[in-house]
Amino acid sequence: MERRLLLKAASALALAGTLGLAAGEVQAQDGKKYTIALIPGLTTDAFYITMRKGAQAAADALGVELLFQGGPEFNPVVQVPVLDAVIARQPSAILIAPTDTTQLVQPLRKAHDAGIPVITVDTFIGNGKYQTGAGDADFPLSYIASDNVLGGRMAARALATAIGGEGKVYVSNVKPGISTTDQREEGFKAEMAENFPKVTVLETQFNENDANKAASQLQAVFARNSDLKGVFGANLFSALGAGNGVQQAGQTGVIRVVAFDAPTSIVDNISTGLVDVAIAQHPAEIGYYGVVSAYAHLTGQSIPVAIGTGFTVIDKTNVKDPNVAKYIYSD
Ligand code: T6T
Repeated sequence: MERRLLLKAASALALAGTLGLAAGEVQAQDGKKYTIALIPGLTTDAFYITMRKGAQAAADALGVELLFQGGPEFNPVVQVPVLDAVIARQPSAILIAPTDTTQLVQPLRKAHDAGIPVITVDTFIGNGKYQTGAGDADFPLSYIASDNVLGGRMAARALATAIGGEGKVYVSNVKPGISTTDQREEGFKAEMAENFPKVTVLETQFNENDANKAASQLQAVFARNSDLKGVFGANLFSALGAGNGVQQAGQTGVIRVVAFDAPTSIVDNISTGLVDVAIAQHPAEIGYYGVVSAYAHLTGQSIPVAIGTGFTVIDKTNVKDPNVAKYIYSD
């Protein structure tokens, strides 16, 4: 270890000792120890990796411990046991991206009943309207996320423009029951129906978050529709796979691609002309405000019932702009 780093580590240990803390323990300003758990949709997705970074930045600033625990797949059957294990550790609060609007309601209620405050990030349960006193899924304190209906509308406008306002397109999507991707599809279809009457939206293809499946589906839709003009990939894996499918079919620049999410792999494809537009969410902000909101609640402040984070639209006009680089997801 470099001398500078050694000194830093030694002074951190000394400080922890003075505060009566074991090495690695952190303490908030009120002298208490808080552990805030963040349960992502899945751990290996660049979107949630970036969210974790934002959450960690807030945790470091506030002196709280962040526990990041998730499963290898975006699937309620995988996520519920992870949630149960987190509840058993009795964290001070839980931030979670629920992988299904209905299947996570009862499992999360267990946390709520155990007195653990719940905030959902990225996705919601029920109808996403919390603290209303109505329904059985309004108990989370806050929902912190992108406006996914708006994002779907933005994607529709971008794709309609790319194809000259007419022709066949379809949505490559994950599976029904996920609030975010359901809302993106809803916004996309509404925008096309209201403002682009010459665009035909073909049947949605569901890929179960598998980019290879999304690529095969692109080729199958193209085989049935040789005049296919465009595809909207409604999340990272859908977009990545749809783009790969277009490339494998030799249709780069002919079948136009609009991507939701902005990992390096997708942004790099803007320069090659494979992808027209990537709509970057701001996952680091979601993580940051998630931790700040949990901390505010734990220390007696009231918190907003919903916090909306924005988008950055990346295309060939700004893909090289250093101000845009900070919105590209971390791998
Ligand atoms: O698009 C994000 C997230 O917003 C969505 O809920 C699930 O998919 C992603 O994680 C991207 O893979």
